[in-house]
Amino acid sequence: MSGRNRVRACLGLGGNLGDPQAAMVAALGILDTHDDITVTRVSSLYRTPPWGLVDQPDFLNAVAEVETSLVPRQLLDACLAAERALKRVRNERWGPRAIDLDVLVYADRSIHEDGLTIPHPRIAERAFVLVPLLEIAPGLAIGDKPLAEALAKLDTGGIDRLDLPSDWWRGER
Ligand code: A4P
Ligand code: MG
Repeated sequence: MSGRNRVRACLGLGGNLGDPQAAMVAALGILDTHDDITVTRVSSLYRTPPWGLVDQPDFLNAVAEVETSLVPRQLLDACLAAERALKRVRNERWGPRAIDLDVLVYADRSIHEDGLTIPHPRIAERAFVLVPLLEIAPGLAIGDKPLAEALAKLDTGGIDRLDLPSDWWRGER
């Protein structure tokens, strides 16, 4: 990675079509080989009940910490490019998808621009984000609310941590 200032960001990964674990391995591989992104930590993989549109298969979810010299918009673009490379079909909002990448947080920045909101606006409502995020970034707060406080208000029923090696995300690379 170049000598420019690097910051820490967290990405949310989810999917419930095809082989989401393989899609996440591939997405994290694409991001990690990007010159300006290093994947520094990845949570366990969790099986989670669908949130929002509930009549769809269970999801797999994880959260990754990256170090990057990209600005937030460039990091989002890199995530969207990885999604496109994995041929995600964009259809129903909150509907089934092979891979979805969200920029959850970027350093301690708060951004409200066209097509880019950071922290991701629905983190505090989503146990499928908070459970893995708490695992890799327990000290994090969203606004001034600690993650654990937000999670205490949510139902974590049905969220199961998969029993995989901690480097599951490296796949067969
Ligand atoms: N966008 C703006 N800010 C951001 C950001 N911080 N990160 C824009 C990522 N994208 C951001 O994204 C639509 C556009 O949002 C992007 O092109 C970008 O310009 P999208 O992922 O296609 O939007 P969406 O999926 O239709 O809506 P949303 O609210 O992002 O849904 P999510 O968060 O993707 O949720 N249940 C479980 N258990 N697990 C899941 O992973 N996921 C969803 C989808 C629903 N239910 C789920 C899960
Ligand atoms: Mg999304």
